[in-house]
Formats: sequence, C-alpha cells, structure tokens
Amino acid sequence: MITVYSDDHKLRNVRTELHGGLLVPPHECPERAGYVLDRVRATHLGDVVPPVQHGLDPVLRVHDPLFVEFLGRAWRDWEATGSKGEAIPDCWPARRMTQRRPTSIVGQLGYYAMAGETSIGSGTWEAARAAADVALTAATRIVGGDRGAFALCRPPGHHAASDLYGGYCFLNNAAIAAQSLRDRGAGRVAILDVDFHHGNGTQDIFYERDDVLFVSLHGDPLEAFPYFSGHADETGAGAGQGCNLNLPLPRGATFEAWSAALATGNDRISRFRPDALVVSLGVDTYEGDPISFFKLRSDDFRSYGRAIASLGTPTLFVLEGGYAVADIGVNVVNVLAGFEGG
Ligand code: OKP
Ligand code: ZN
Repeated sequence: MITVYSDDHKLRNVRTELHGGLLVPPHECPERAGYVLDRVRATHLGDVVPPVQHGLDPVLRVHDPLFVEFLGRAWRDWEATGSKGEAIPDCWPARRMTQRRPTSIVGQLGYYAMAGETSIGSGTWEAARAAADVALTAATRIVGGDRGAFALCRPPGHHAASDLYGGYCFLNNAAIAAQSLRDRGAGRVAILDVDFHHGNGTQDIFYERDDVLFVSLHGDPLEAFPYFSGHADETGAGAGQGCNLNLPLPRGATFEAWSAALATGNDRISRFRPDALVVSLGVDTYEGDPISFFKLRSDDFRSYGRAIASLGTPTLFVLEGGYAVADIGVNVVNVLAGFEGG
C-alpha cells in the first residue's frame, strides 16, 4: 500500500510536556515519524508520496470555525503576552462554571483544552494542518479504489473534538478523513480505534450520527487517560444510538483479551456493512510503551493486521500514538504488513 508522508510534521517540535509534575521532553516527538518512515522503506511496504494541500474546507466539516481560528493564532497570541515558556492552559471551565469563551489567550487555552499536558509552540498549527492533509490524501487513494492506504501523520488526532485539543492532538485526522470519505461517496464509514487511549474526540464528533460507526479498544478510563470518556455504556445518542462501541480493558491486558475484544469490534463493524474503514492506528498497546498498560508484543501487531483485513473493507490507516519510540516503526509496519497478507 502507499504511504502518505510530509516532512512538515517536524514543525511540531515543542520542548515541553507536563508530566509527573515536571515539564519534560514530549513523548510525542518528531523521531516517532522518522522510525515509522524508515521501517516503511526498509520493508518495501510501497511508495511514499507527499500530501496534496486540501485547504481548510474539509477540516471545517469536522471542526468548529472559531476553534480552527484559535489554533491558527494561539502561538502568536501567547508569545505576545511575553510568557517565557510554551503555551499551556492553567484554568478550565469546570463544573458549575460558565462555558463562555474568554477574550484572553490564557483563558482561551483553558476553554479549548481537554487536557493540560500538551504545549503549543511555534510550528504546531502548521504541522497539524499538514497532518490533516496527509490523512485526506491517503483517503483519496481509498476513494480511487485502493484496498489499503497509510497516513503517516503526526501530531495525532483522536483526542481532538470539534472544539477541543489536548492529549497531544489538535486536528482529528481520522475524523477529517472519515468525513471526507462520506463526502466523496462512501455511504457508511466505520472507524476502528486501536490506540491504547480512548478516542474521545472521534467519539464526540460522530456520537449522534448513524452514518459513521465508532469502535474503540482502550485502557479502562477509570484508570487511564482520557479518564472522562470511553466507558462501555457510552453507546451513541439520537440517530447515533448503537453506533458507538467502547471496549475498555483492564490494566495488564494481553493479546488474548485484546484480540477477543477486537473480534467483538469486528463483528459490529461487519454488521454495519461499511463502504470504508478508517483505523486510528496507535501502537501504544505495546508491552514496552512508557505511558500505557497493555502487553501486546511485536508479533501481535501483525496478527491483528490480518484480522482487520478479514473484514474485506477498503481501509485507511491513520497513525495515532505509540511512545516506545525505537519500536514504533516495527509495530506499525507489522500491522500494515499483516493487513497485506504478510
Ligand atoms: C495520545 B494518544 C503522560 C500522560 C499524558 C496524554 C496521553 C495522550 C496520548 N503524562 N496524557 O492517544 O496516543
Ligand atoms: Zn494513545
């Protein structure tokens, strides 16, 4: 399958992540994409092509215009305050407080952030835009009849909702691609989120819709980020009732438990009869991941790639998480190779 990739991801290169009470070098770093690209090339997965610029229209099909406008100027506005560090929120619209949008950039960071670990820096917006273009360009291959395509993008996207950023995410690449597949002729699209963390943003974007099914396997939110989304009883609302399936798993889950949950998810996807499948491909389910608690081994990724292929649906893979940086290339490409019958 082809891989879509842009060097512009390197523009997101912040110095800080709020972690363990310290500002540390981010887990979600540029080296991640480098390892994946190297492995794509070393294994001859297929051609690597640059993205086509799509402009903001397909982004605005999923995201709130004022949120997009905020992302576009957040760094400049923050710099203008004279702050010494990168842009992080420190105050949120918590229970019983107003949800009115402040005019101050500091207030707006809290208004739009779903988590506080994610710093905004100088090239964050440009990299996020490029990541959306990578996903949209890979989606074009699916529209054109390819059986599989890989969007090698960062920053990731699945924690970003219509008007929320955080959890290392700004624009929801998978949701933007899924909506674009709908807009380009797919009647029903399923999204399978195999990242360790619940894709709260993707769930939220499609929660009331019956044309996009969301299925997610993830660490139980009682114990894992994003904590406030991802329980099994979140099943969709309105027309979307029954079109959201959360499969939370406990600490220490091995491939045995994980693949049983995937079989449940695959079964739901089959019954939905999607015209296209988008996989939010995070490999932070790996046993060596520093911020997650599942126990998948590198060979397991190949095995579940085959299981995804058995659905027989044209499939767009969109990169999400994975923070055992030196192993991310092997694990990601194992999924893709397994999908291709390897
Ligand atoms: C993004 B994706 C470490 C925990 C930070 C954010 C995790 C975001 C994961 N201090 N919380 O789903 O891989
Ligand atoms: Zn994750």
